[in-house]
Amino acid sequence: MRHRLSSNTLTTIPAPVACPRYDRSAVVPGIVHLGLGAFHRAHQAAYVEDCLAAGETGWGIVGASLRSTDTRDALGPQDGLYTLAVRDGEHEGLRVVGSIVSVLVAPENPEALLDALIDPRIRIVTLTVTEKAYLRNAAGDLDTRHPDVAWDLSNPDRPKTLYGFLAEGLARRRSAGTPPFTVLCCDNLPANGATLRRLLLEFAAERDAELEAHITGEVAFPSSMVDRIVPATTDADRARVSERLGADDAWPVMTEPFCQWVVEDNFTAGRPDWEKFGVTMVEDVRPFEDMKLRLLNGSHSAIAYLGLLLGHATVAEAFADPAIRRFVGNLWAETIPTLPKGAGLDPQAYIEKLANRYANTSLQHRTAQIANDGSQKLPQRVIASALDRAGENTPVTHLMLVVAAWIAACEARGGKLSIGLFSDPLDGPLADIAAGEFSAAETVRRVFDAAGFAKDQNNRERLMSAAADHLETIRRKGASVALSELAEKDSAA
Ligand code: CS2
Repeated sequence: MRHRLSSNTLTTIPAPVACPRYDRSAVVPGIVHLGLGAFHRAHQAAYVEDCLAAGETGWGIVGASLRSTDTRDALGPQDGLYTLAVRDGEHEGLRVVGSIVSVLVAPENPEALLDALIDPRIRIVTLTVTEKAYLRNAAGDLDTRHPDVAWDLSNPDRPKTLYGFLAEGLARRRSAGTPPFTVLCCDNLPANGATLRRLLLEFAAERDAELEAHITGEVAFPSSMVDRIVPATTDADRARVSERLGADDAWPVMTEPFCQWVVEDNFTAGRPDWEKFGVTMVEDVRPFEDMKLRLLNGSHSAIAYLGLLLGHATVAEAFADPAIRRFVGNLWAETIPTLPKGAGLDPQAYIEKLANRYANTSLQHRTAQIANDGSQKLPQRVIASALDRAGENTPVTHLMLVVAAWIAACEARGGKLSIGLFSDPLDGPLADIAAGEFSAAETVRRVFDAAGFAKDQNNRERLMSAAADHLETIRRKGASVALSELAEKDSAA
């Protein structure tokens, strides 16, 4: 039987696999991370690994899962160690990462996470909890009617949500005279630091005015743009990586060579010398964030929904379909004029690189994975660009086809697509709308209302009408015809 990857077996790992060469027992925790998914382990934890390897030993990561026990169950017996597999065509480079020094499961033991949050050695709290964990209502504000938010407001000692943990951690630090940690959001939200700050203040205002004032005056919420494609790990990945390690790794992480992190330089309690390790520290993240959310994530969602409707299981497969490839090119062309000018962005170079990244066949990035939570993702990925375009009185045709494809893919679940293929926090209302068998226009209106898309915006009608036209075509003739008809119009234009 093969042994398990762990501190004790690290010396047995064969040379081509990079391993921590620093003394892990000397590492001190400096960061608490909320949302210990694969993305964090492929991205921030890899940057921190470089810091630790270079001797900045004060930045070990205490990782916390806010929901499931899976990551702790896998990494606990491995002393937090896991393999990062960087895949490119035939090549797969393996690196064992040691930056996660302990793993917690918040629902099992909220007190342990609170203890970590009040530890004076912790100076930064990072988050990758996904869009839906921010618990926003259709107006984009904190959903104070959400049962977990209500619970956290009445049970501050046993929180469930990120707000409950951050608020209680900051409150306890304040009473202990410990300076606050900096809160570094790493989720794909626009102005993610400012957004999290606003939502946490809404929460704090419900809790107590002094805490609200403390957070307002003392706590920094830098924004950041994170970028790395991280497909879900499969059993085949586990088996292959374990074989190469000569040791079982229950949860290796798959990724691509590309990696980018742009961070607003606003930390009140110190930070690693990230710029030495490839992080871009800036005053204003917004232009980078807009480019990434709109060009990468926007096209990713397009590829996901069109790919599912056309029967493609992975991004690389969907992107190799000439009809989708062409559509994505036109979607980018429609989006680029909405990006900030004079901010030193090079969108052309960015999309050329993106096209190569999407074509990486070794990644096996499932379209169904990206399809999750469309109601939470489309506002910043697609709707924002469409509103900018409509404001300039320019067409929103390709952008709105993405929204129509999302609605059509949701409708196809339980029919052409399997029912649980992907999910959305709005699945209840979406199912009710689908059951009503409304016209395309009425369906789009109801979906926009439920999701809060373009809420209170002048050009909302225009967006809805474009989406409804596409949905009508997809319903009557299928996504393939919708794409070819659009391509014909594009060539005639
Ligand atoms: C993807 C992102 O699943 C999704 O919604 O669009 O996770 C994407 O892979 C990352 O943002 C890339 O940096």
